[in-house]
Amino acid sequence: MKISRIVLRLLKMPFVSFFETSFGRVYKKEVILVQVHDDSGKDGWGECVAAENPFYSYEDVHSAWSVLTRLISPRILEPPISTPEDLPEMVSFVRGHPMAKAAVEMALWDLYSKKLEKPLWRVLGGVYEKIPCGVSIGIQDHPDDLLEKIEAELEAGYQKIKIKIKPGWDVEITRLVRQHFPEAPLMVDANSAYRLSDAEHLKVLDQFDLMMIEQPLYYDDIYEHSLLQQRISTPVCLDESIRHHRDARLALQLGACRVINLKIGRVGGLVEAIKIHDLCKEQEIPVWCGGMLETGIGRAHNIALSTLQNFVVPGDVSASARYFGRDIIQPPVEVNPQGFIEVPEAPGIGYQPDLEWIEEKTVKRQAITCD
Ligand code: OSB
Ligand code: MG
Repeated sequence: MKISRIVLRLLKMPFVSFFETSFGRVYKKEVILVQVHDDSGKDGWGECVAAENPFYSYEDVHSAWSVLTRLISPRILEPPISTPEDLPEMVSFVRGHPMAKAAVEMALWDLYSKKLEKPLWRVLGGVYEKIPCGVSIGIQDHPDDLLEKIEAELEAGYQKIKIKIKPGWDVEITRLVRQHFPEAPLMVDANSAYRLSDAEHLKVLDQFDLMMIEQPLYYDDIYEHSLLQQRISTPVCLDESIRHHRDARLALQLGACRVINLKIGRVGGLVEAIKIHDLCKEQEIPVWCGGMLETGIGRAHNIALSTLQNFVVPGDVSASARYFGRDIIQPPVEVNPQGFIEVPEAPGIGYQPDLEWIEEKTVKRQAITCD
């Protein structure tokens, strides 16, 4: 492949309802899309999952735009690229900024598999033709709102319910949810809202038969999670702390978690995500695909990744309609009544970007070309 032109777009899209975590509430999606064009006239799409503000991680749309326009895009215009697997090495001169790098790598994977006339998931080595889905439900204004949402999602067929927790919205809310839904596959995500000194408090959650507790402690910690895991019986799942396969290796060696949430953006791309997947598979540690409130482009990449063999827990990959009145791909992502997404067979990501709608939602645009 020879990349002749890269188009970066910043879009703003309102969410159908707000999403609140322990680090705050968002009402809209600000997102950078990467479109790569090659000299044969084909294109590929990627999504940068960096948010409006650096609250989940240090990257945000502003840092990502800067790194993408000044450094990463110019770098991939020059040489021929034989496979997207070359990308991590090509952009390693930039330290960090995994979400910016991942967006470009995703776009190359889409283009590459379109050129092979194969669906991306098969190019990645995926084995599942449908993937089990769960939902992530944010902190609500009132407990009744949460119960109502959970009921609707279970009714729709979703196979895992994840609720966000924070101090003051944790033990009692989980107890209430468990009382109403005694059989539901349930887990909680704290987004780093606790400290090791809260271990006794978190231990109270052990009685609710949770599938796991996600990222309870510091966003960059592995060691203290290993101490916490020794003190509670609920499996710890790491999200924020796992930045690359070396973190995953350390976490598994220390026993800091019993399951890993994999996000393409957080680990810098599909190549690194697959490395972590393979490492976990070897050690019989299950993984599942996390979400970053993606538009259809990022969602399609998550679906492709989720077809790899060791994705054995339902992910946070759910229907477009839970987020947007109108998504930017055609068809939108849909979940069947059994709670599965049927993986598309069309080449590349398998969903068509809706260019007209994308242009309408674009608030900033920059094209980068060879000269
Ligand atoms: O911690 O998994 C998280 C959304 C934004 C940032 C971090 C997280 C999340 C979610 C939502 O849980 C998952 C989704 O529905 O996309
Ligand atoms: Mg999380």
